[in-house]
Amino acid sequence: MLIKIKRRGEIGPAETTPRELFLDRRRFLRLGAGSVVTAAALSSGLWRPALADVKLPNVTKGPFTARDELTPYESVTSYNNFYEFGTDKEDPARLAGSLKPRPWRVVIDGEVTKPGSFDIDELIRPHALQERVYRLRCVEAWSMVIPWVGFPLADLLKRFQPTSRAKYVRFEALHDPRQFPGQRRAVLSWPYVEGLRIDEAMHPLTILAVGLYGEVLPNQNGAPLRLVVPWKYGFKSIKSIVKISLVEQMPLNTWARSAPNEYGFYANVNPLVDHPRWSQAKERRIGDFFKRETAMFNGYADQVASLYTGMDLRKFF
Ligand SMILES: Nc1nc2c(c(=O)[nH]1)N[C@H]1C(S)=C(S)[C@@H](COP(=O)(O)O)O[C@H]1N2
Ligand SMILES: [Mo]
Repeated sequence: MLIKIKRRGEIGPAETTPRELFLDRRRFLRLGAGSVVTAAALSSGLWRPALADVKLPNVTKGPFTARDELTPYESVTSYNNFYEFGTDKEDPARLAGSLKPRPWRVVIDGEVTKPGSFDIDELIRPHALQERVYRLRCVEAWSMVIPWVGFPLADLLKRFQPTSRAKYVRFEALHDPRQFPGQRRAVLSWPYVEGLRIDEAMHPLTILAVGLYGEVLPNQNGAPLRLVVPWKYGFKSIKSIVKISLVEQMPLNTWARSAPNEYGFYANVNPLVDHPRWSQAKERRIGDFFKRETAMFNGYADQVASLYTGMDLRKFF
């Protein structure tokens, strides 16, 4: 991954737009209830999310909510890593209009008693949506605090009844160069793949997100379905998932495949284990000027440290 920390003034005009004014403009631009406003359809310089202003119904407050100050919506949705759109932080918000998050199918397969292919809305329907404020820390030493809307991955996996051979979960993102301009270049091997050990996947902190700030997930944040694993570096939180496979062997995740000495399978946030090219001891919260100390497991040690007892976290980084 490229290190590119933007200073406050470089983030762009949307950053300084007050949330309410921003919403009003989006409402003004909306074509009708449930309609999709694509970035391409809009012409002024003001950035807007590709799928905008669709409020999610019946969202309740979930557990584990962080009390940190929220990162403004405009930053959460305009400073992104999503290599399927390009390697620059601005590429996803600028180009995300080409992704079509509906209709969308998700395959659940491998070591499950009830495999299948499901329409995204059917897949999500049985789950009560919760809002959870989580810190997300990128391996590039910046972080955000995001009010996600989603549900525990464990609840979904249990419905498909994993077998006793299910030791890991493998996630695959959409591979479609027509929708993802970044996939026309081989900057990474496509599709983007991530994985978790089964106990990590079943952990109550691990969620599948379908929204943020109470609204449908903007394309650039991984519509229509993404993983959020708050104690791991951001790259584990795979976006635009089309396949979830329960598997016996540890899956080869995209970043470990592209640079195994830099990115491991576990990728737990750990200030004591530096990335070979830079320190992990500190991070810059987007919007802050000064750096802050990075906490072990991104501050979730009380919840997750026991998953790794007896493991050498320098070896299993
Ligand atoms: N499919 C896919 N998922 C991805 C990425 C990506 O390039 N492709 N980037 C990851 C990285 S490095 C980070 S830090 C987070 C960023 O999530 P955000 O842009 O919603 O904050 O998404 C992760 N998920
Ligand atoms: Mo990242």
